[in-house]
Amino acid sequence: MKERDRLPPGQVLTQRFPVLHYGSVPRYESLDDWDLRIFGAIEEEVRFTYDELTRLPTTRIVADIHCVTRWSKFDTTWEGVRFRDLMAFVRPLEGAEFVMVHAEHGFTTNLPLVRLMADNVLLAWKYEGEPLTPEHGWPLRLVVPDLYFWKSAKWVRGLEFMSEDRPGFWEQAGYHNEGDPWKEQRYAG
Ligand SMILES: Nc1nc2c(c(=O)[nH]1)N[C@H]1C(S)=C(S)[C@@H](COP(=O)(O)O)O[C@H]1N2
Ligand SMILES: [Mo]
Repeated sequence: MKERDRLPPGQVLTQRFPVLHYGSVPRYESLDDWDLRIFGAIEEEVRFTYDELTRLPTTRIVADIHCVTRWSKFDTTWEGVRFRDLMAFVRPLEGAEFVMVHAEHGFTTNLPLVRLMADNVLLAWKYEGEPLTPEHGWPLRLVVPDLYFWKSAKWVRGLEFMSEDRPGFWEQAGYHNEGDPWKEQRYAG
């Protein structure tokens, strides 16, 4: 594919890997107390320790990523567990079609469950074959390449199933609820 056909409207290609987030970078002395909680509109709450999570079958994806502040990066490689594969352990209630992703320090972002079920959506702990750095989301981040990268929460700790959609952190601040870079859904209204 030609470079310009891979670049969504209004985006600029970068070779760097910018670090972008609100607030400070969480530091962990150990992951003994770390867990991933899956809760909300599901039959039974599920909890994974870091060991349990990283022992699940892993998937590697190569994807282009697009930040709403207009940088895009091609061919980034991520490794982790597919969101869809995690769903083997979760029984959502009928009509629970939305998920709020909860990260450290109260960061949240909301996504429709169907988006998260895509083949290329990972809960990742490796980037370019190496463990994530703290800045880029160690020990666990979401990667949703098909949406603006603010949906790809770093330092994920919880997945809350919801029967009704609710705006997350940037979505409340005026970012678009869906955030499809090909439709240039940057801001609401
Ligand atoms: N927890 C958390 N995750 C976050 C953010 C944040 O502020 N907090 N910012 C998002 C935004 S706007 C972008 S562009 C990407 C940046 O990821 P990177 O720093 O690994 O490039 O993280 C996303 N995930
Ligand atoms: Mo971003």
